[in-house]
Amino acid sequence: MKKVTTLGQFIIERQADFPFAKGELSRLLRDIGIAAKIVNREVNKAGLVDILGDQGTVNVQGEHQKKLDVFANEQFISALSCGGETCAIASEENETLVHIDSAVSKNAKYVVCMDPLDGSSNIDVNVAIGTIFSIYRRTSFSGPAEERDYLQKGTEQIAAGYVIYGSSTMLVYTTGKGVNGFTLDPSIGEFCLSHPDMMCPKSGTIYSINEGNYVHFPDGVKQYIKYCQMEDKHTHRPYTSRYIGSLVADFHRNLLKGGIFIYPSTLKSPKGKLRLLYEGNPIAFIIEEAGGRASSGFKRILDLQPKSLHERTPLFVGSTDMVKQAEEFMMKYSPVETV
Ligand code: AHM
Ligand code: MG
Repeated sequence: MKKVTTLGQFIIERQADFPFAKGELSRLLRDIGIAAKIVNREVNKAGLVDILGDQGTVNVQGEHQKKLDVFANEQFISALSCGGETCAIASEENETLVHIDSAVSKNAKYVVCMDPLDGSSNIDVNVAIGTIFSIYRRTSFSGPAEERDYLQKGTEQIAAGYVIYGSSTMLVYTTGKGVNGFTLDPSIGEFCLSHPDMMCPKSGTIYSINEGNYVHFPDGVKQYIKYCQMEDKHTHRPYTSRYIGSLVADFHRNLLKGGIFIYPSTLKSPKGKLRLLYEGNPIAFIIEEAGGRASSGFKRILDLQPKSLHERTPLFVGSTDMVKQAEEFMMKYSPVETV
């Protein structure tokens, strides 16, 4: 029988890579894994909402029903609060930083940025959605976390990952020593190592972008899309277009198969739609660790200096050669940066 490595075992084994580690990061990652399993359980019964009761109603067990994104947010905050390794959480669901005030947590070493349930338009229609997280070591020494603790460049991330709730549920993460993926085995309730040392192909044939926004795209993106659609046997064009509308799902597919995901600036949203702290940065950290590339179209995502908690960034991410090519189109046809 093949040896199965659970997420818990893997985290403990990898702790040895950090000789001075006291286990805090390991416990934090474990807490994220536990919250992910609870969220997964709810996501899997999302279609039962008519039977169990809609948001705001009381279900047959007498429990109040919540929107899934609100539920996911509460689960992750609760798991991280109980764990005691996080002093604050920056979440897409909360306008301001959530301080964890318990005696232990307020002096904890780590700050977590997260999008607890990404792909909101796909929540009610049985299409893959995800959770994205990013972990920083605080730069202030103790007491309540400060702005400078979460407004760090992506290069300072200690760990980042995502959970994809799809045809199976997977947790993928990096601590800066490669990327590893774990698939949830529902029969034993454990994430098991299924995708060790994930690498993104250097090039691919998939492009992912919401082409409905075409008229609002910068010329560089319009020209790149035309390039993707042109016939050329040598470069295997035309490429295939694949767009789910859940960043985690689109990114995960392209990471495995090779491809590019673009959410550019548009006329309506000059900084794009996606958020730097809990979407752009963690995804960029993962793709770089997997040998790929992430940029704003002009600059490396991980080098951007965040200025506010919910700030946005254009995102070009995926196979290195494809992202570089798209950047060349931006330089040539849209040389004025928006970020
Ligand atoms: P959300 O955080 O509200 O779910 O928005 C982010 C999502 C991403 O998962 C996805 O890539 C993008 O929005 C899709 O946007 P659009 O519907 O404009 O294509
Ligand atoms: Mg999101």
